[in-house]
Amino acid sequence: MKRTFWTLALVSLVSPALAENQQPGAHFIENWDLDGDGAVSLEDITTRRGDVFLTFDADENGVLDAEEYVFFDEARANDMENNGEQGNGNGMRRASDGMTLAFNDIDGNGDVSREEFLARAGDWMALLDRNGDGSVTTADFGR
Ligand SMILES: [Ca+2]
Ligand SMILES: [Ca+2]
Ligand SMILES: [Ca+2]
Repeated sequence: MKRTFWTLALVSLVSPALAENQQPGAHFIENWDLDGDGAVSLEDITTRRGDVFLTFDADENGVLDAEEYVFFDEARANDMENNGEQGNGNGMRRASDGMTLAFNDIDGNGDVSREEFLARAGDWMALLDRNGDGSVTTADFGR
């Protein structure tokens, strides 16, 4: 189950058919909406962040250090490059910002523990949920 999330995400991007006719935020929701109801809940986000953390914690020590973050940052950059140009650039940027070392390193010691990463789920949610209805849908992306 490890290292599947971004890998899957990246594989899905390679298919050009998938990138067409997408609503703003559709790519994000596709990746984060675990129960498929079209809305990403805080629960979905917390669970998914746990998966993402495991994906990039290469040495499985429960901490994402700066070195591991290099790969994480690269994966997100690739993702943005492939999906950021469909009118959802801002939403995708906010999504990516919530994944950075700076955003998640709560105690400022230079790396991100699993606890820190999960503790930030609510703040990230607040960042993404622009209309404040408690879940992230395509309505929170775009203009
Ligand atoms: Ca690690
Ligand atoms: Ca830290
Ligand atoms: Ca919302």
